[in-house]
Amino acid sequence: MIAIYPGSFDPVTLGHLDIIQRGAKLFERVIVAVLRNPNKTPLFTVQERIEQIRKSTKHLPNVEADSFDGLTVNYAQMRRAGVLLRGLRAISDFEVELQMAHTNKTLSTQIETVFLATSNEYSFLSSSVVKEIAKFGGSVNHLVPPHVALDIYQCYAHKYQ
Ligand code: COD
Repeated sequence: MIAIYPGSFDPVTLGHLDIIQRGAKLFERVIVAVLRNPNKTPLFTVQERIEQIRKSTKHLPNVEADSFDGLTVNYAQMRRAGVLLRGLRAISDFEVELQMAHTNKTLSTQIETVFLATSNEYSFLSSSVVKEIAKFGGSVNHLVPPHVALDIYQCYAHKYQ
């Protein structure tokens, strides 16, 4: 069974990577799919985010990174995936994720959403938290892979020069 792990991944964090690694053990293939969203102003371009994911998952042969636009279920059907993989951190995630899963079920009855509970050490972690810390000069070395931390520091160094 092929699983799609859709998201913004702006940037990918150790929390995302924990879900990807665990998903890669459960599914034949995991496609990490970055949404191309014209309504958001991300820190990293879609291509930069794909590269960050590729570098971070190069040790996982059944994981690939791609981008998509439009509805996630349409992309999943196009890639012949049967599962949408999502991570759950807190009750607040659960409410949003359940609504999304129900919406997706109305759009395609063929595709199931599978949730993996966050690992304890990453339960507080989000891309927004990482950006907030880096923006104010804090270290994010314990929250993202080293190459992503470098990208973030460079990005904010340029922004605030
Ligand atoms: N531990 C565990 N899981 C985590 C962690 C962590 N520390 N951090 C994030 N996650 C999980 C999130 O809960 C989520 O499941 C996933 O990782 C990705 O997170 P983000 O924040 O990068 O991405 P989202 O949640 O903003 O992505 C939203 C989508 C792009 C999937 C959604 O907007 C979408 O499907 N859009 C396409 C339009 C569509 O199909 N709409 C219909 C459905 S409502």
